[in-house]
Amino acid sequence: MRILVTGGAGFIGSNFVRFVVREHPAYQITNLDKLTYAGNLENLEGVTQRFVRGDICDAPLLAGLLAEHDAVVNFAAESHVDRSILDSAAFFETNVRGTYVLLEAARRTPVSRFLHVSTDEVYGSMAPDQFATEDSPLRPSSPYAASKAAAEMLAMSYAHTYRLPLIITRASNNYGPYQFPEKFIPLMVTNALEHKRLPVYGDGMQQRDWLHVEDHCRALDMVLHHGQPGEVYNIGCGTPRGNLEVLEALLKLVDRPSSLLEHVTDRPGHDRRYALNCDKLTNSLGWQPQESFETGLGQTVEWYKTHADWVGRVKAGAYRDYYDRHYQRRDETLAAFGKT
Ligand code: NAD
Ligand code: TDX
Repeated sequence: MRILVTGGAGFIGSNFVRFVVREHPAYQITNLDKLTYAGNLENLEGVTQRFVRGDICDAPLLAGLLAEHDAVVNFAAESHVDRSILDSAAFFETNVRGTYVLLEAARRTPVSRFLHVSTDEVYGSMAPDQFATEDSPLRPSSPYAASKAAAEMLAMSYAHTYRLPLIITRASNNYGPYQFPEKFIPLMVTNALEHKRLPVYGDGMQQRDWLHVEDHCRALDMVLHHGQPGEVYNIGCGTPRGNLEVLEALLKLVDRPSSLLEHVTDRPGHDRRYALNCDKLTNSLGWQPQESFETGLGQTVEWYKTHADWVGRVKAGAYRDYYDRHYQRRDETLAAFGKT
């Protein structure tokens, strides 16, 4: 199979490229990535693939690339909710228009699979004890989630209208190696290792259904090969955990005091709970998560400990400005956007 992976220099994309190179050594992979602040070729050190620096909004580039591939796996996106609250322009450009350009290119070429990687955030916040199935209504809350839901709508319209062999996956919160330290787990792990404060939004009782990135990649690989075109598959563990509960486990692993926790002004429009029902994936394709959260978190902490150089480079420069604006001057920044 010749697979065009978009966004393969980001967190999940790079783990997926590694996974495919390991599991399907005969496959050819082209990794198309714009290398935004979140894309990093260091994430792919030692992995053989063809890399093309480019934008999924570039129609001529995509027309050429699509003609050379059997399958597309679309990871490319702006992926951080907090950034989408401060400025959502790039989210709609890449997540919506970029997906549209990709779909247009794909419908004109004989690709046999188009796997569009989406998120559980499209369902919005779940009530206590409620778990979203693939048929649950889409109620995105943040600009990021709205852009992902819009992309899904477009994608499904192409499956329906042009019979594009397209599948959508909706995964829950991922964690694991190479995750950019703006996201909850790597931000907290790296801060704790540096004895810095851990900024808890609001009361910290929000829940997320943590999925190890390797389990996500295995699910994507199964769906790519055996999923039904036109279908949607949830991917998650079905065991939502509170943010404070996760932080307690993390503080134990890194041997740091709970006095590092600092409750800060909540994220505007913060979704309280994400929770997925993944029976469809389990029953139809036999997927189940293999990594327990306890061991997965321990391994992730070890990875960040042993990759201090990677962390140092990623946390330099523009990251410092982001951190300063978003955390050191949090109230001022949110107020400037009329969000408090
Ligand atoms: P990420 O931010 O780490 O990586 C995104 C990658 O896309 C980067 O390498 C970036 O350079 C690239 N990119 C951005 N705009 C591009 C463009 N216009 N053209 C080409 N490349 C571009 O994101 P991630 O966490 O790895 O997420 C990957 C995908 O999975 C996204 O679609 C995201 O919505 C989805 N997802 C993420 C999670 C999660 O917990 N991280 C959960 C569910 C779904
Ligand atoms: O500093 C923080 N403090 C904090 O309390 C950060 C960065 C987050 N949080 C909270 C907010 C959420 O309740 O932690 C939880 C997780 O936050 P994020 O890592 O920003 O993830 P989330 O908003 O849940 O979205 C993630 O999951 C779905 C990914 O970023 C998306 O790309 C994915 O689609």
